[in-house]
Amino acid sequence: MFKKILIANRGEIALRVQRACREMGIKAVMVYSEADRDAKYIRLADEAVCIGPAPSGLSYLSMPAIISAAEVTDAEAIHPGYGFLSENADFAERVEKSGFTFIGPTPESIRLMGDKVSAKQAMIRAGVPCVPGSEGALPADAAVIKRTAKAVGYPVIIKAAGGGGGRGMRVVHTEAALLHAVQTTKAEAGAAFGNPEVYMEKFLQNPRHIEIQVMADTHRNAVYLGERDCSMQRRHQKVIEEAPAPGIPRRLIEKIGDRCAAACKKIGYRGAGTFEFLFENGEFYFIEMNTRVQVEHPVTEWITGVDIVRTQIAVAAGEKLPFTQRQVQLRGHAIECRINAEDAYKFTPSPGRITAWHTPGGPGVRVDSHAYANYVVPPNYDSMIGKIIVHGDTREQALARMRTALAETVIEGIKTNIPLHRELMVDASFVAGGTNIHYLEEWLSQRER
Ligand code: MV4
Repeated sequence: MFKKILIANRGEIALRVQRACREMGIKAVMVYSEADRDAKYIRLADEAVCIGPAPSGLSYLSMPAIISAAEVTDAEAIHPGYGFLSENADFAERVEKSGFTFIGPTPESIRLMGDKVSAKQAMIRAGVPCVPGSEGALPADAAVIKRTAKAVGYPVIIKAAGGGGGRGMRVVHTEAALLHAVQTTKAEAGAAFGNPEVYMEKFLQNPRHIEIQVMADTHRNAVYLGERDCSMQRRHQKVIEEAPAPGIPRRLIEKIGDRCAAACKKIGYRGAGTFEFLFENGEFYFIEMNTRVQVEHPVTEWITGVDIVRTQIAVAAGEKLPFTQRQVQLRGHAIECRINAEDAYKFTPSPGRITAWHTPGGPGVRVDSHAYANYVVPPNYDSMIGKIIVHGDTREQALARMRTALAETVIEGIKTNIPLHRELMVDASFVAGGTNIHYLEEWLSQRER
């Protein structure tokens, strides 16, 4: 096992990985920008290295700064967390070329999934069902583009190969609008991602966002750890996640989960990963794969009993997965509310000093956060300051525990989205379960105030 790991991230996930290291007897080297200098998890670290000024481009996204920090501290491996450099294939490659272990998949796997066209082609070959659409990137030939759209059936969606997570997409309803939409998306994609390639899919009107968590080792073992329902989103930012997905028959999950695990084996995937699907009319359609640990990993940890971060570290060190597919048994229901430093109604960021901080507790309640009373939320990064996760034997019990947890929570000095969560936990449609990807934005547009 590693003796020392560098954690190339900040905030709650940096603390989450630090805790896994502590538990495993591994020394954790934290890196920080000038904006995070005074954070408690930095003060409490075994070692900490300042990697630059507040803007992430000069610190958490600086490959030379992070690799130098690993060199001077003699770390053996680098955990990238989520966001920042976590899905940057060039970073993974430079980490390995510099003699460190990248705690994640190979640069080749990251590159394969980073290009949404090659990701989809790999999944089709591996037997994972995808949204019907163009076979690979769209050609320049206008007649072929029109014929493809006709065959797929309107509405279609044009997506950038270099996009993902909602960036670089355009819905097209008629042939009259098609070629202009393709040209515009191509131009935007070229400017934004350095890759003008686009592809076409049937546009699914009211799907749910269901994702499958996978975990693979370097000994040809791969398992899936059930699913998460992440349909409660606003502007492609998840707000609430839960597991299992309400109302989806287990046999459907088992079928798609087995396909995902088989695909991992086929492509030689290692570490943690997430297959994103749209789920509509009882069918799963693959859209993208994320090659990192995700914000919402705790809901899966709670229903499976698997420590995902610990397992990431173990398989990166060459260990075999400590469980088989048959040993992965789901228990109960888990819900996560992301706590953001933002206005609960206008969604404007609300950085600044937290003057009062009281977190909930009791049976079935977990809080993952690096914040505390007197912590100053810097204005430079994502507004998420933590997550409240609850577990119950049933979804009803989990909902009741989340309502109690949110009622106990006191955060003063900054605005947060806690009032939003309190409302959603008693909303009839959310409580019923199975809301689609548009539900939250529609609910917000009709909300009073
Ligand atoms: C789609 C889609 C409908 N049909 N693809 C948005 C984020 C990116 N991961 C893929 N996205 C979508 N792809 C087809 N063929 C609708 C969306 C989408 C969405 C997906 C998941 C969660 C929230 C969403 C909100 C708007 C659109």
